[in-house]
Amino acid sequence: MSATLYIDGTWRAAASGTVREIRCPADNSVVGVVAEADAADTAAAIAAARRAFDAGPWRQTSASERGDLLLKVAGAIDARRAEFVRAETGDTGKRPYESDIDMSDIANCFRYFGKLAAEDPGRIVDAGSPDIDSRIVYEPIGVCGLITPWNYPLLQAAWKVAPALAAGNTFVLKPSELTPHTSILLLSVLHDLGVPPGVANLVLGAGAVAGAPLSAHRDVDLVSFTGGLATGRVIAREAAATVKKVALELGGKNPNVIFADACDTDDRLAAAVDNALNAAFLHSGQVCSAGARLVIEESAHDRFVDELVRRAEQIRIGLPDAAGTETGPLISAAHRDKVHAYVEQARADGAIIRTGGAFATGDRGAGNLDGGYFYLPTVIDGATREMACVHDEGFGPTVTVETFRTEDEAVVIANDTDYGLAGAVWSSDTARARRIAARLRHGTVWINDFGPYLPQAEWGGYGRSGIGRELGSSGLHEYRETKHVYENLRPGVTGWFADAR
Ligand code: TXE
Repeated sequence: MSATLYIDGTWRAAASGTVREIRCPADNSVVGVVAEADAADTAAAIAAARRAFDAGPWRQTSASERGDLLLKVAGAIDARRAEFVRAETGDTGKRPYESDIDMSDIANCFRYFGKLAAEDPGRIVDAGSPDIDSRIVYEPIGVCGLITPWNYPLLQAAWKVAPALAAGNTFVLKPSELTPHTSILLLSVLHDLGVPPGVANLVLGAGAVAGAPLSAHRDVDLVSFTGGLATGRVIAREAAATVKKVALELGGKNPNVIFADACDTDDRLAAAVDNALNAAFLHSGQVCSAGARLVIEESAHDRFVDELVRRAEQIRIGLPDAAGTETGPLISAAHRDKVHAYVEQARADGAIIRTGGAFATGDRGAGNLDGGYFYLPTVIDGATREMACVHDEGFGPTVTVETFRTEDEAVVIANDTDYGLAGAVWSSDTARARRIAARLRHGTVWINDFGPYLPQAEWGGYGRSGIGRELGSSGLHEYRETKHVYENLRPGVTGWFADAR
């Protein structure tokens, strides 16, 4: 099937006829063949979105109608859950169990924005006179270019598509060229629900070719991007020419700060290590908020890291459908090589690779890994702030270990990053945990936990982790313009200029 671009309400092949094979990174098997768009296809999608915004029936819909639509999208994803799970697992190699959790989160995201759509319609402003009616109203921004990555393909798309539609925009979605299938399914859901032509458009293909016009084109009013820092810079630069609104989520280098009093009993040690393990190795570390930087009080270092290494070595890496698999592959051979180069650099800089540091191959109890791109959970001990490994986003199953002696030192280390997406502090001393949390310069801070997020809570980063927020009421506001309507109920002569008649 190559008619997989969705433009102006119809499924199309690429104008050039080009296609791309999509392969599962767990075994390199072909899971689909999709259209490969170029700039001409993206221009057609932008034109359709523009027309639908400027002249289509979509602008006449009420916020509550759009909210109802989003609730139906959530229902449809639930109803077609098995299909969505199969598609996400095929593209990413993650376990169906994990894809299923993602689908629950995605349906909840649509539900959240569905309910939010008609709330907060604006406000009355006191203009200081009974003769003036002054109101703040919210309006859609227009055409939104939505560019998403491969680690949580549909989740990242949902965080953008749901608020964009809730606010009344039209959009062109460009998912990662590696993981298009769940975006195709989402557009088929919107099509089946009768979304008017041009409101929702999908282009598939390479970022620099099919994605680039979304930042540069004058008919796109907002570009929202989740991906790497380098690409984020390109997008912001391209968008500057037309001064369009830009929202960026560019990953992180997230500290997990552990005080000795968080692991001074067997139970506390087990909880803190277990959470540190999840923080670093969930989805093989391909998580923007991964706890890839362990910052531990020196006195607890040895027993904590010994236990972390022991647990890391037990993680069962495997094929998505094999019984017992706990984590899967990296997204591609190129990405696996990049992760390995990152680890080799750490080694060359003098860090100690306590475990891992190599490709995972052969049969480790959950299928043969030789056809895919697997990497061993890797603990990089003895890291210091001078090393690249504590600053660069590895985006693989790696965790660096640094130590501190005082609270101040813990805070300085945890904030010593250009990013600022997320961080955690573990302590059984509540006052201390809150003190540290208040000083962390990160968009999300967990206390005695790592990883949870809520659709009703804002998500995004300080520093180079990006611009703007997704989720929460701010996540909807990203997709709105704010208009002040000032109405004079008793217009009359102002008398400012003399009337010489
Ligand atoms: O991402 P890219 P890549 C980080 C992670 C990873 C690094 C590079 O550190 O190692 O980024 O990954 C589209 N105009 N994250 O190269 O290039 C591209 O097609 C418009 C963090 O895979 O950022 C895809 O749809 N679009 C992260 C999307 O951008 C362009 C998740 C993301 O790809 C484009 C993934 C261009 N010029 C990687 N170039 C997170 N924040 O969660 C590429 N794209």
